[in-house]
Amino acid sequence: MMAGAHSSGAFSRMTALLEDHFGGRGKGTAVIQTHDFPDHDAAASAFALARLLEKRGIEVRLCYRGIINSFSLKTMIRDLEIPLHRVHGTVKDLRSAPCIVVDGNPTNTNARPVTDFLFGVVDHHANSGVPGCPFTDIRTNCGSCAAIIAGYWKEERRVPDRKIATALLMGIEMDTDFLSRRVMKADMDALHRLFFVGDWEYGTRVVKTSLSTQNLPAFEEAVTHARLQGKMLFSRIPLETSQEVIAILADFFLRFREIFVTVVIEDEGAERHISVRSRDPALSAALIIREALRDIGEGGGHDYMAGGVIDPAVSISEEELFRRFTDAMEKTGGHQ
Ligand SMILES: [Mn+2]
Repeated sequence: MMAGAHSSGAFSRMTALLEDHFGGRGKGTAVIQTHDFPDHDAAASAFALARLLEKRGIEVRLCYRGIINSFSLKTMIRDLEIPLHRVHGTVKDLRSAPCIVVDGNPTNTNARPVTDFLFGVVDHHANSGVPGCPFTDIRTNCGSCAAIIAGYWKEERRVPDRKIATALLMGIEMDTDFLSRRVMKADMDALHRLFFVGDWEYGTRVVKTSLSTQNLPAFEEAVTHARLQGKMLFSRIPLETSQEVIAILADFFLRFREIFVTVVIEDEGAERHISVRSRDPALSAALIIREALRDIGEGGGHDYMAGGVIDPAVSISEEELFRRFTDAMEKTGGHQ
């Protein structure tokens, strides 16, 4: 049997559907799209999927929507030469091209397709629906989307080169917080295959040193404004910082042993980001943020980690935000 040729794996299914659509092998261009405001896992997944599709003769364009203001992610993209292109609205010259969304799902509001043809979704987020498109591979039993894409390489019996392997390792590092949360068998299998192919130490250094001393005021404000309510810590930072800083703060506050849910809000600037974390299985960060931001913004993610933004047109007091999150915790945590 030829490698992969008759396999019924997900990647073979994807390429067969793509070749059907193009009317033959190597005859078209696909667009791969990360979730909006991509992170390391999304960038790694898009990159590694693109390189694998190219081996099947399919041309690929990598796109994202939103802003990358993470110094760490910018470094990864530069060093590993990941050709990610920012898009406003749709991809003008490839509007009818099949679009594959990775590490996100249009039903979870974090990835509206950038072409007119949503072809596929490869994702590991729970709490989202199955979109009506030709190909879906949604595995909530993977801690990272990178692990799913690493599985495609295995299915093809190929070993990624050093840069691709390093990117995939960084995706796993990011989403599992260095193997400390939601590590699943797929992540460990991928890690085992990629560890000595990629550069784990480079990845760790770049993913971990994501802050600058310029971020110190945000830390000061976050501590000063911390409010406690039961097992929740809520903090609204009244200055413009970054999505990454509030994510790190939300992770950090979860280290207090009395705290099970953290909410950190960047309440200044054009993009007012929110990060929510939960280490209580009965309280879903994704459900809490979705409920709390109803009609004033949007958010989504995983049960243990979620993010969102407040609509720029909305003006809302700290008191009202605090009340929304305490209410959302009560309302969504009903099955305790
Ligand atoms: Mn992910």
